[in-house]
This record gives sequence, structure tokens and C-alpha cells, in this order.
Amino acid sequence: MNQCRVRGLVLIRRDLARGLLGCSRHHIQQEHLLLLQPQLARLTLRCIHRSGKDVETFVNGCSANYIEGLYTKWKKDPESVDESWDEFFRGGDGASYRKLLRISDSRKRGVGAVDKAVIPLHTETRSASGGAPAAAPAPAGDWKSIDDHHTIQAIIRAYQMRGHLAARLDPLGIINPTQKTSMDGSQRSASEQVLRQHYRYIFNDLNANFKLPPSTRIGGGEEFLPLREILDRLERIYCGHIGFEYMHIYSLSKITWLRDRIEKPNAFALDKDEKKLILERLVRATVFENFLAKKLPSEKRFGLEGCDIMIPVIKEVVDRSTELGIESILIGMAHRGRLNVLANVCHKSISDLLAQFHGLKAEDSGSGDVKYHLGVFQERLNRQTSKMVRITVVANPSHLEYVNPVLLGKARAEMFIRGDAKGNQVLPIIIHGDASFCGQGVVFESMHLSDLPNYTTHGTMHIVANNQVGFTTDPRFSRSSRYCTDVAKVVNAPIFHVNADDPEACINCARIATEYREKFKRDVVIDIVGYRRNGHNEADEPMFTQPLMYQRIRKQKPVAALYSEKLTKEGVITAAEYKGLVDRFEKMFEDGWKSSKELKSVKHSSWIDSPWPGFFEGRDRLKICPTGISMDTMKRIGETFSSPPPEDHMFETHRGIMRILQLRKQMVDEKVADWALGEAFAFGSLLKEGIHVRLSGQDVERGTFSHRHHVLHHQSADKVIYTALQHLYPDQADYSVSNSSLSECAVLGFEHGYSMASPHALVIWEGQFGDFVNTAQCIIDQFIASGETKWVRQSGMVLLLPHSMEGMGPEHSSGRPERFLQLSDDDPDVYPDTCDADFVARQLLNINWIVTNLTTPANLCHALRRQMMMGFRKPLINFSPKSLLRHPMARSPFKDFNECSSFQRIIPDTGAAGKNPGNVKKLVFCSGKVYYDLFQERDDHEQVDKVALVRVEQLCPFPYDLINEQFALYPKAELMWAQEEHKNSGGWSYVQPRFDTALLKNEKETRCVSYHGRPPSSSPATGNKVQHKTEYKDFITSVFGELTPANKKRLADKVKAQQQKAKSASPKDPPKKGGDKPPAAKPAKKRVDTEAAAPVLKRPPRGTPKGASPVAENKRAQPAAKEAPEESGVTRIIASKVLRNRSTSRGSSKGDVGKTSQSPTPTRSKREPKDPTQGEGGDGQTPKLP
Ligand SMILES: Cc1ncc(C[n+]2csc(CCOP(=O)(O)OP(=O)(O)O)c2C)c(N)n1
Repeated sequence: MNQCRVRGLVLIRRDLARGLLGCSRHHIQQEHLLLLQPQLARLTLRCIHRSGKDVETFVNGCSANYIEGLYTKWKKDPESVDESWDEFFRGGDGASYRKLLRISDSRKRGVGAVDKAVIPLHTETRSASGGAPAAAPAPAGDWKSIDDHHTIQAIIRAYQMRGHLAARLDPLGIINPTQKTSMDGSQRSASEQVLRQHYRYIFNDLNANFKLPPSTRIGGGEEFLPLREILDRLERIYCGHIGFEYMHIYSLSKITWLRDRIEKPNAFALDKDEKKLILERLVRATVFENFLAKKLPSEKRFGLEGCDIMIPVIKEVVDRSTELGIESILIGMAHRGRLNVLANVCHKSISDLLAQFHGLKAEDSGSGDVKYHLGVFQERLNRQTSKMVRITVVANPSHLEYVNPVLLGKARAEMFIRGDAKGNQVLPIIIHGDASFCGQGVVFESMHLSDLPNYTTHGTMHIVANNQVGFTTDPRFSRSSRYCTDVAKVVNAPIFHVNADDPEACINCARIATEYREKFKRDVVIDIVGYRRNGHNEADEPMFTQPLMYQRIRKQKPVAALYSEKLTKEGVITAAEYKGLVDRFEKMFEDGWKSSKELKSVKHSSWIDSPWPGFFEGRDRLKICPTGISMDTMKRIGETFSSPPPEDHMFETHRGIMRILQLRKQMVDEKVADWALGEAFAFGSLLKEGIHVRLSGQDVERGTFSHRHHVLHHQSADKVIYTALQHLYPDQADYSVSNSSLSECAVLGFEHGYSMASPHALVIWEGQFGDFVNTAQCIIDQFIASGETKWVRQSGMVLLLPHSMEGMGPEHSSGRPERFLQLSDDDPDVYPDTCDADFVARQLLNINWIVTNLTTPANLCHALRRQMMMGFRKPLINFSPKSLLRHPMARSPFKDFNECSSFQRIIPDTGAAGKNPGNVKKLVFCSGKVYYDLFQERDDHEQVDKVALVRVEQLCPFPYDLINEQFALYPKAELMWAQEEHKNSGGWSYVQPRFDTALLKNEKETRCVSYHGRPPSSSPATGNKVQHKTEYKDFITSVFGELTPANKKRLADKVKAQQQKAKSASPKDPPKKGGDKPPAAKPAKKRVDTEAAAPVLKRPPRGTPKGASPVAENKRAQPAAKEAPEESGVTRIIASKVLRNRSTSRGSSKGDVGKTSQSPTPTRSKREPKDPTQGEGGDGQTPKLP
């Protein structure tokens, strides 16, 4: 059938359909003619002016015959044809028709053969209207033929969409489709499930010829194919040993590319050499497993037998990708086939690998890991492409799939280090098990990182070693989805399911997948469907649970044998050549075995997956470089951080942000820093020193508590942002700050992986609230806490976990410090050698991580900088404040950041108590925000000189030396530990035994440290405000006793005085409702939260275009600004003043400020800036001042 004719008729049909929807008959015909005739006329002209194909597509014999037929009919009886044809044949006294006829005659002579083959197949008559009662009579046309073509299109599409359901994927043949015999005797797999209502059609006239639609490439160069050939080709492509799933992809270009790649005839042809190479690699993989089975029959190795082809598949990916420019490949995988990958893909020394089985002692420190978890880092020449390639297999725990985000983070970091912005040089590959791929939530969470700008790895290759069983559970009971790979559809990844016993199909999938990733930089999945020859491990008896499957498996020949037979039959190799291959690899492994026997010890460090070349060499590990920064640096950072974007950015900044920046500026002028500024000092100074800083987590750009504001958003242009810390110095390092997806597990894993790639980056993950960190527990336990010990791999990763009891309920209070402290690996019963000159550094070196609960911005800055100033890397878990972010007392003067200052592990009491320690009755140790509560309460209880408050800033490693100094300083004091957490939470269970160990050090010491805090509880905090306050009061009373009548009177007087002061400060005539507005010149009194909807303050940009005057914009903004209710603003100002005054009294005791340490007591700026953002806060949870 001629394409143009079909098009013309389709237009008619569409018209009719429209007519059915309600147009008048006349209207239909008018429109029909309009559509048809220009079409014919245009095509006619094309026929005249152009030669060859174009002409034939319209007026070839077929359409000409059709029109001729109509014409004959019309001549006999003009009413026997549709009015439209009538009009056409009459047109110009039949001139148009005669013209058409002339052209068609000439065409008919050339293409008659094709036309004759077009046989309408449907025998039933159909009305064009589809049987609708009110339908107009159908225009004349060869509807049967058209319908047949539609059916063919639908069949092609059905194969493309659902052909995979009938693909023969299972090498065991258990789940393969039952084939049916077609009318020509051929076996066809496509079932009703695939073809649905068109299923019957494939038993129709198979000789009928059809024009192929543009949505398929099965024709290659041919436009027409008989039905038989169409079905055969579709069957071969879509229902063979590969099940292609790609029609779920939204992007047409990707679908078209894939169709092109897989449908074209001979798309999968391999030449002799390629076949030989597959066999060679297959034999190597198989011989390796057999060799291990023979030598170590009782050892667990999680062999790959049944999915052996995975090794040649990975090698093909390596070949192809290196050919396409990839220089570094990172692999994350579980136990199955891992040894095989190390030996045969990475080319790890066979003797080193086999030595792992000999029970040798390790030369170096660390506890090591089982052999099928170890990492590898190899740089080698790829012989196929003669290109160097670096292959890393990341060490991983037993916990299946949790390595995924870690691998992705590491790959991303490597891309960053190489400046590979598009993933052209680095390729991540993740190898999954079928049960774990669909079972573990971290897979989904990690997949969702794939297209996020700051997390993308520009396409990850996923390979599933699908042995159709997970331990003892078969897929019917381990997943609800059809395929184990369905999770990948969320990111639109194409999925290639392939029969593991068809090596060539597998290799072709590897090729297409590699090319797809290279072209589109998107995730792609190869699902290798095989089987597991042995039990879950080699000692397991699989017949207990999978008897029928294993009866089949026992009969199944190994794929290497099957493939060698195939190639022998094809004449590609001889039997002798095959045997030669087997012998060669057996000898290779035997030699490796012999040399492994000669080894006397092993080294954990030879299994490191992230070597940091040049970092440790010549470095004094125990030297911690100074963490202080110069005044110039502080000024520069402070100024940039407190300034709006420069004028040339033409940036509209939110008015509330302008206020925050003004307040920051005020702090900088007064040389005092709050939490956000302290953090900025740390980041900015490191960036200046060339250290890349990356901050990631939920809502970190603004900060959950709206305190950070690192990324400013243009208020009238989408996606225009400004990040001040990226504009500090022209030659600074890169600062990356990014809100993450709402996942703790994947994002923390990702950042941990990122931190492993280089020691020269400060990588920080911040939890929204510390409470949510437990959804990433596996990453914490398996990687961060124990990674260095197991895998000799360091990480300087920082976790910021907002933590403190502020009445926000069970899930917004605790970052669970007790858990991190419990995982710390220092011995509570051993008093360390505190006389060692390097004691502090050694303690840090020997611990698995550092746990801090800091109280000053300066200490935060030093702690963060110390991460990069140590001669090694260590994770830091810091419990961040919430209300302290804006607490007027939680500020540090600039001198606490300067070159003479350093990190303070404890902050002693330097107030009245510290000055007269002999008078002190109680020495209270505490950690974190509770210090400020205790500080206030001590004042309220008038015990400033009687109670010393010592802040333990670094809980782990425990500062024994400094703690002992404090014991000695207050010889008569009762020793107390005060915490706001419940007794089974917080620091108590960690510090108690360590206090005891410290006290035991002094023979004369008879005191012990008592506990003061909330009683034990299964819930981290109460959700009831009243109970929260009662608990708080009880806790405070246990430290200071009840308030005396004198205390109470003093407090009452104080409150009265404050109220008086506030009253006198309030405006005499508050504005009446609906009355005059107060003068607009007092914007500073408005709180940001009342201004949330207020217009933005525009900087007058340079070169502002006409008509867009910022002044005009601001003018327009005025009325809205005035609408903010002044009354409520006033009330809030009063409230905040009371708070400020209260804070002033808290900070009244003046402490000594030593030259070499930070100000030990809280300081306050002279003019306390009003907290502009209090009242905002993520989650609707506003941290309140205590
Ligand atoms: C998170 C997690 N849960 C449970 C296990 C215990 N386990 C080890 S292997 C395995 C079966 C894994 O099946 P699959 O993913 O199909 O991989 P296979 O072993 O079949 O290659 C299980 C449940 C584990 N290692 N990790």
C-alpha cells in the first residue's frame, strides 16, 4: 500500500471521527475535501517535480488502481462515490484527474509487483464509523487494507512493548514461555500476553506484504516485508534470549536510538575473533571457580557458577568503555563472584588472592575482613584497547546493596577530582543480586540520586547476577514485581534481561548498555538471568529447598562447555583449541597457588580501594597543624558572607535575607561570630587553603533552622542563585553546598564514598534533625564506624546532627549520642599515657571516630578545620545545636578564631567559681547546649561561685588529661555529670566508666561522679510540653537544689525591672486598627516572619534597563510592606527584648580570655542584634530559646 494514499485516507477517517463527535455531515465533507485535496495536489506536484522514491510513494500502482477504480465507478454513476471524490473528478473538467492518471501510468509500470502482493486480509466488512448508529456513511476506501496495516503496527509495537514477556531468558527453561506453532509451522513465543487482541492475527495469511512503519527498524533497507518475515524478525529480536525493556522511557530520542541499535538486521552479529575472545574469557572465569572448588572444597567463596558469563560481560564493558574514553571504572558488588572479578577483571595478583585462604597473620594493624568483601585498586593496561584503565572494587560489608551509594559518591568525587564534568572518564558499575536488588530500599534511594545535579554520576551501569534465588527463597516469595529490576524503571533506565547461557546475547547487551551510557549518560541495567550451580555458599545443600530447580541444574552443562560446542560446530575453534585454553588457565592458577604458599604474611593495606598517593608519605601523622585563622581571613570571609551579591550580578535579594546580612555585617563590625559565621570561617578558610568543601543534606543550603543561608535565590528569576562562599578568593577551592534528596541512608553513604576519594576535601553531611540519622544506621555501623579497621581506609567525613532537648517531642530531640559513643573503640578501663607529648594526636589517631558536642562557634570552626589539619583522616560526629544557632550567648569573639587559638577539648569554668576553686562545692561536667541552661540556673540559684561548670566539648576520645586537671583543681567539690538527656541516652554511659578510670589514676581520690539528668526512658523525649518542663525542673533541682525564697524574690524583681524597661521602650501610641500607619521609616522593627510575603529589597543594579527601575520596583513594594501588622511586630519586639535582657544577665559574668584559648565564658555583642529568623524553621519546628 502506498504511504501517501494511506495518509490521505487517514485524514479522511479522522474527519469522520470528528464528524461522529457532532459535526454536521456537510461540515465533514467540506473539511474532508479541504484536507484531501491540497494533499493530493501537493503530492501530485511533487510527483511532477521530483524523481524516484517520492513519486512512487504517492501515485504508485496501488493508489492509482484505487483511484482508477473509483473513477470508473464515478463515471458510471457519479453518486456511487463519495461527494468528495465526485468533486475531485469533476475539478477542472476532470483535468486534475487526467493529470494524476498520466503520472500514475508511468509509475505503475515500475512498481506493479509490490502492489500485487498487497492483499487485504480481513474478510468481514467494517463501517468506517465503527458501527456507531448516528455515523455518517464511510467514504470509499480500502479500509480492510488500512486496518491490516494498523494491526501490523500494533503487532510491532506489542513486540517492542511486551516482547520481553515471551523472551526465553531462563537457561533452565523453567520459566520460559511455551511456544506455539504458527500456520507456516514455525515456532513462535509471542503469546496473547504480548499481542493481546492481535494474537489471532499472526495465524493469518503470512505471505501478505506490508509497508513497515517508521517506528521500527526491522526492515533495514527494506520498506515492505511479508507478515511471516515481520513476525520472524520481531520474534528473533524481542522473544529470543534477550528481553528488551525500554518502551517505558519517556525520551523519544533514547527509544529511537535503542530501536536502531537492537532492531536493525545483523545488529548482533559477531565475528570469529570476537567469539573466540568471549570463549577465552568464559573459560578463564570457569576454570577459576573450578580451581577454587578443587583446592578449597570446604571454603566459602560464593562462586559464580551458573552466571559465569558475568565476567566476560564486565570485561566487554571495560573494553568498550575504555575505547570510548573511560579511564577509571569503579565497581560496587556483593559476595557473589567477587573473587572471580578480582582475579579476572581487575587482575589482582592470584597469589595475593589465594593467600587469603591460607590463614596467614596480617603484618599491619586493623582487623581485616573476609576475603569476599575486600576492595581492590588496580591500574593496568587494557590489552584489547591498549589503553590504561584504573579499576577499583570498593570494599563492602555483608549488608547487601549498601555499598551502592558509597560507590556512587566515590565515583562522583573522582569525577570532580579529574574535572570530568560529564562522566566521560569515570564509569561506575554496580553488580546486584536478584533478591537484594528488589528487596533493599537503599537501591531505590540510591537510584534517585542518579539525575540530581550535585549527585549524578552521569549514568551508572547496573549488572544483576540473577541466579533466580536469594539464599533459599525463590522469587515468587521474595518480590511482588515481575522482574527484580523493576526498581530501575523509576529512573527510566533501559533494562536488558538476558539468558546467561547465551554468551553472545550477553556480550551484545554489554555493548549496547555501554554505548547507551556513553551516549546518554544515564543509568542502564543488564539482568543476567542464570542459575546458581551450588547452594548459597558451597557448603549449603540447595536440594533442601529448591529440589526441582536443582534436579534441572544437575543436568545443565556449564556455559563454557555449551559455548565451546557451539563454536566447534560453527568451525570457529577446534576441540583441541578449547582444551588448550582450559590447560592454560589451569596452569596460571596453579602457579598462583604455588607462589601464594610461599607468602608468610598478608597485609590489609594491600587491599585498600582508595589509596591516597602522596598524602601519608613523609608526613608526621602526629602533627596537627594550627587551626587558627588570621584576622584578614576573618574579615574577608565575614565581609563576603554578610554582603548581598555584587551589583553586577543584578540580583534581587529577599528583604528578610537583606536583614540577616545586615545583622551579619554588624557582627563582623563588632568582631563577634554566631554559629553560621563560625561555620563560614571554617569553610572559607579551608577553601582559601585549597581544600574543597562539600556540604550536603536535606535543606542544608538555607539550613533547617534558617540560620545558614549559603544559597541566595533571585526573587524574580528562576534558578538564579548566589553562593557567597564561592566568591571569597579568585583562586579558592570549590565549595559545593546542596540540598539532597530526602534520604539519609543513600545520601550519607554517598558522602562517605565521596570522602574516601581524597584526603583533600572536607565532606559534611548534615541531618535535618539528628533523630533521623538512624535510617542510615547501616552506613554508620558498617562503613563510618568500622571502615578504617576493616578496610584500612580512612575518611574525614563530618556528620552534623542537630541534637538537644527543647520540648520538640520524641523525634526532634536526639541525635542519639549514646549510640555513636557506644561504637567508639577506646577502652574505658585503660588510662592512656597522658604524659606523651603527642597524647592528643595519638588519641585521635587511635580512635575510630571523634564525637563532639560543641558550645561555641569558635570551637566549631576549630573542630572543622582540625579535620583537615591532622596527619590522617578521622570521621567527626558533631551534635549540632538548634536554639544555640541564635542564642546570644553562643557567640565567639574573633580572637577565639585567631592564630593563637585552637580547639578546646574541654572549656573550663573561668568565672567566679574557676577563680576561687577552693570555695567550689560542686564541679559539674556537662556537654552541649545544656551548659547554657545550667549557666542561667546557676545564676538564678545564686551559686555562681559555688558551682563550677565545665564543658566537655570533645566526648570521644575522652580528654582524660584535662578532666584529671579539673578534678585536681576542685579538690573539695562534689563531682557531677549533668545531662539533659535520659539516663540511658546522652553521654553518661560513655563518660561514667572513663571518669572512674581517671579518678582511679589518683590513689588518694575517693570521690566519684554522680549522675544528674532525666531518668531512663525508651523514648528519647516526651511529646508533652508540661512533662518536658517538669523533667527539666527536676533535673535542675537535682543539680542546684530548690530555689530559695531569696532566689525567688531576686528573680521576681529582675522580671519586674525587665518588664518596666520593655514598657518604657514601647511606642506610646500604638497604631489603631485600620488607622494611620506608622511611618515607613522603621522597617527594622519588623520580624522576618511577618515579612515572609513582603516584597524584596532590590539593590539598584548597574545598567538597569529602562522601564525596570529598581526604585520603581521598590516603590511598588511599599504598600505591601506597610500592610504588615505593626501591632504584632511591637509585641514581638518586646518579647525579644525580654529575652535579650535575660540573656544579658546570663552572660554577665566576665571570664578571663587567655591568649591561647578561646573565651571560656559566653560573650555578647554590645548591641545584641535582634534575631531576624526566629519563628522560622524547617519542619515547622522552631527552635526556641531556652
Ligand atoms: C541486608 C542484608 N540482609 C540479609 C543478608 C543475608 N544474605 C546474604 S546473601 C543473601 C541472599 C542474597 O540473594 P541475592 O541478592 O539474590 O544474591 P545471591 O546470593 O543469590 O547472589 C542474604 C539474604 C545480607 N547479607 N544483607
